[in-house]
Amino acid sequence: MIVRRLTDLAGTDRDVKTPNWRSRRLLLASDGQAYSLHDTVIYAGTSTEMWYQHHVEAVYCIEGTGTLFDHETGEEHPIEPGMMYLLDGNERHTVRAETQLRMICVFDPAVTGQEVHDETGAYPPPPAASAGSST
Ligand code: 9YT
Repeated sequence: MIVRRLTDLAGTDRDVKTPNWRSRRLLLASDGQAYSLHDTVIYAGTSTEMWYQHHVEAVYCIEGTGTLFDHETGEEHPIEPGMMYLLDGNERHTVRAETQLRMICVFDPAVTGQEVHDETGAYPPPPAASAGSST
C-alpha cells in the first residue's frame, strides 16, 4: 500500500512548476502502476495549448472556472467543478483559466516525473515507447 499526502510533495521533485501551472504528482511510473495521478493547479488568466501524442489524459475539475477549446472540432466547453474531460484521441486542446483551476489528472501511461510540455504541447513518450521507436 502507498499512502501519500499533498503536503508531503511541496518542494520535492514531484512538485513540478511552470509559468502556467503547477502539478503535484501523487503517483508516478516509479510507483509501478500503468497510470499517474496528479493534482494540478492552473493559474488564473493563463491559456495553455496542449497536444498529448503519447498519453491519454482524464481531467476532473474540482475548483475554479475556465474553458476547454477542442482544436479538432472547434467546440468550446465550460470548465467548472464537476466537469470531466477525457483526451482519448490525442486531441489538440487549449485550457483557459478564468480563475485559478484545480484539476485532478490521470495519465496513461504513467509519467515518469519531471515532464513539462515540449514545443508541440506534448509530453515525451514513456521510456519503453522511446526505446521501441529507435529500433
Ligand atoms: C489540464 C492540465 O492541467 N494540463 C497541464 C498539466 C498536466 N495536467 C500535468 O502534468 O499534471
